[in-house]
Amino acid sequence: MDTRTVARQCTLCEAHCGILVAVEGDRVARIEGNPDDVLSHGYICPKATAMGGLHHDPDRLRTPVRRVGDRFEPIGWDEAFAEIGRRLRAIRAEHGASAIGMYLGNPAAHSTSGLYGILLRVALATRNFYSASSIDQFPQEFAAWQMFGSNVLMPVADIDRTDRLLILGANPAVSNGSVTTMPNARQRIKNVRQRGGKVVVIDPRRTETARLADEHVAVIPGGDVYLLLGMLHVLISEGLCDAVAVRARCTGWEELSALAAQCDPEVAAPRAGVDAETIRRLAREHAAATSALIYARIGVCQQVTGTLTHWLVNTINAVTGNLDRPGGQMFATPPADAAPYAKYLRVKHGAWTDRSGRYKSFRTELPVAAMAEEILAEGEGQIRAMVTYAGNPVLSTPQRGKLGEALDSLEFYVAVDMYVTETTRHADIILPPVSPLERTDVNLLFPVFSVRNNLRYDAAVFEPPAGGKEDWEIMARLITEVLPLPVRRFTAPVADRIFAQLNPIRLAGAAIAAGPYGVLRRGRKGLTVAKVRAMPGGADLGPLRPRLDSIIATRDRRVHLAPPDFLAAARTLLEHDREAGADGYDLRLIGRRHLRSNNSWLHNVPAMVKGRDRCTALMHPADAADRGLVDGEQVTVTSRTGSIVVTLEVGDEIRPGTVAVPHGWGHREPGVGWRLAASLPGSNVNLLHDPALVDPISGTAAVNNTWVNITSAAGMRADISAAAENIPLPTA
Ligand SMILES: Nc1nc2c(c(=O)[nH]1)N[C@H]1C(S)=C(S)[C@@H](COP(=O)(O)OP(=O)(O)OC[C@H]3O[C@@H](n4cnc5c(=O)[nH]c(N)nc54)[C@H](O)[C@@H]3O)O[C@H]1N2
Ligand SMILES: Nc1nc2c(c(=O)[nH]1)N[C@H]1C(S)=C(S)[C@@H](COP(=O)(O)OP(=O)(O)OC[C@H]3O[C@@H](n4cnc5c(=O)[nH]c(N)nc54)[C@H](O)[C@@H]3O)O[C@H]1N2
Ligand code: SF4
Ligand SMILES: [Mo]
Repeated sequence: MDTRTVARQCTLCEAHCGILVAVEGDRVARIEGNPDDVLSHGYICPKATAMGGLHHDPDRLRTPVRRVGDRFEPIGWDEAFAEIGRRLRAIRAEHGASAIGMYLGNPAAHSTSGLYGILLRVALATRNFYSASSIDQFPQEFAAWQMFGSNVLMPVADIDRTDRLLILGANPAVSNGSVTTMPNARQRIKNVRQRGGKVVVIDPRRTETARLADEHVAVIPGGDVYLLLGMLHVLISEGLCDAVAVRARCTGWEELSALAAQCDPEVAAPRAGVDAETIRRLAREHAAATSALIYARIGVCQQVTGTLTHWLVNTINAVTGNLDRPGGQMFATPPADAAPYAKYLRVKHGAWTDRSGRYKSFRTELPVAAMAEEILAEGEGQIRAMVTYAGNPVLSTPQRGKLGEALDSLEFYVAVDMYVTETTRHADIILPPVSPLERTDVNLLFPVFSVRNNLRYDAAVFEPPAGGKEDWEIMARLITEVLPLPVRRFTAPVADRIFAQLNPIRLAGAAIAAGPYGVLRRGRKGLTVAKVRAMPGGADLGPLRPRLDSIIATRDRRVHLAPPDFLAAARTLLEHDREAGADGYDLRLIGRRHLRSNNSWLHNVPAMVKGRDRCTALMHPADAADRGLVDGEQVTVTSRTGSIVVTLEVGDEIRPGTVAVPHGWGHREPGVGWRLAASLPGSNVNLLHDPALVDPISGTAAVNNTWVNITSAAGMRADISAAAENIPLPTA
């Protein structure tokens, strides 16, 4: 039997850990961490084995399928592409380019194919482009754009060298970091303390990360913006800022100081749910540390205050002299480096809006919160066809449960995905890429956010099956199908031939050659794909280096501490009290990620779902006692927009008044191809979140901090099914 071991990366999350895949015959026998990997050094999390599980999953689609009634039947690639081209071109000819909508999901970022997805977006020239970014990192991009001049300049936390790490709304011990790629975050956090540094976690839940820290501060959901303003007040009023750094590099100091003056710790404390003395101490300790950084992520992005919070995070890092220096917030120097060109890429906000005028475009996309309405609301400008690529927005975005119905109402819908999911089950044609273990790649995106500069090579473990296509090949064909080519019969084959030469490895090779380590700059010593491929764990390109002065993209080349819109929004916020629960909604709902779960799509791999039910509502014992609820019982969670039934989990790790339910569950819809997932379905928490609740600055869906109430589900089934749109309830 053929036995061999192939080194590549696990591409399930941003950490992209190096793995060694042992193969026996045509089966994955084992997946282990690659000790030579320059970033992960042998670490893997339990999800790595899912790379094998996905590859062998009998439910994974291996050929394109076409809808026939309520079933899918296999169809050939050429036939599929021809039909897609015909339908999409006809819809565009009749209704215009924006009648074709597109949604780009998270896994697209995990291979170079994602770039071809962007090219498809360009070829479609539609205003109705959506992605997971507007329920993810938009606030960080927005803050970076306003402060550093470009959304591509999102800073990275230099956690390997910091003396003080304050983590806000992130749980890297489980997620392994995001917009700061840090495989084995647990060890890296422990290392901060072993070096004599301090770690503080600010989170409504005493998370896996908080348990590794010196201190846990249980903020009220959404209280961070006040906490940070209170800290800023102390830093400024007590003269604890780094005046030299501020003078050398920043503008807006006076305006910022005037704002902070309005929010002393006593003002901040009740709104943040953190006492004034703690806020004072956090500020003083932050300023006293040799280096200190605040790292913030999703828990404070998906908030109505998302952009303001990330602005204040960057601001505190900057005014304490911790921007662009070791141990602070830095900018990576990746092998494919867009940063020097950031000043030429002018970002636009509000170039267009959705039809209601409520949601503005950012970059070139509209907030996902607008998607179902843009399909459903009839009239001029309505979306009539959709393309989805590597996304499951029916589960992953709040749409009042209307997205499935919306997708069904389309004239045509094509999905690029390897499963029939809650989303793709509504498609007319599904085009499946080969499995992740069948593709060869060099990921250029995550080195932009890595805690150490690096480049790694992804070798295919298995030859793609005959006729199998990678996502980029699918995208390339879709592009040729939708391009408005003059004489299609002659020009389409030429476009096909161009794409045949333009594979991800060549594209990566060109970007690397032109980058800071490439042959154009370094001659024969330069880094190439071939060289990286020969290195057992990839290329270590050294620690993060200060570089902001050469890449900053604001016109005056200074860091803007006080963008006017942010100041105005913060002032308005301070003028109002925080909303207390009303109409019987008395608990704040936040999200939660589990180690063996990855957004919506690992629930069909046996090793990822074994053990106890993970789609639970986590509640404090005092809240459970008040309501007469007990651990393990079924409860109904109700918000203003919907109801779901989940198992109650009682634990004192969560702040009283707060409940946490993970997203990505709810595999209950008929016809979904995930058979195992359907047997352990969980419920879709996004039915509880109101799509209208967004960060007003960036349009990001605010899925943390939704008001809910929780009651026992026993004997209440009829009420629930009336409230929960299109969710068949489990029959007890
Ligand atoms: N309530 C709540 N909602 C959230 C979040 C939250 O914290 N709370 N988190 C948000 C975040 S951060 C994100 S990133 C989004 C994710 O949301 P999405 O990006 O919409 O969805 P995923 O659940 O990641 O689903 C990915 C889909 O891609 C398919 N897929 C996997 N790999 C590939 C591939 O290589 N090629 C192709 N073509 N398809 C592939 C899978 O089968 C699956 O159907 O969810 C968001 N939703
Ligand atoms: N195992 C696993 N790993 C993943 C993923 C996964 O689904 N599973 N998803 C990947 C993706 S797409 C992403 S974007 C990253 C996300 O990576 P992280 O940002 O680390 O994601 P979470 O684990 O959701 O952590 C968010 C934290 O914010 C807290 N929080 C909620 N509301 C508030 C608040 O108001 N204030 C504060 N201070 N904290 C709050 C929550 O309790 C939670 O601990 O993870 C990636 N890695
Ligand atoms: S942390 Fe886990 S899921 Fe993420 S890349 Fe590493 S092994 Fe894969
Ligand atoms: Mo994400």
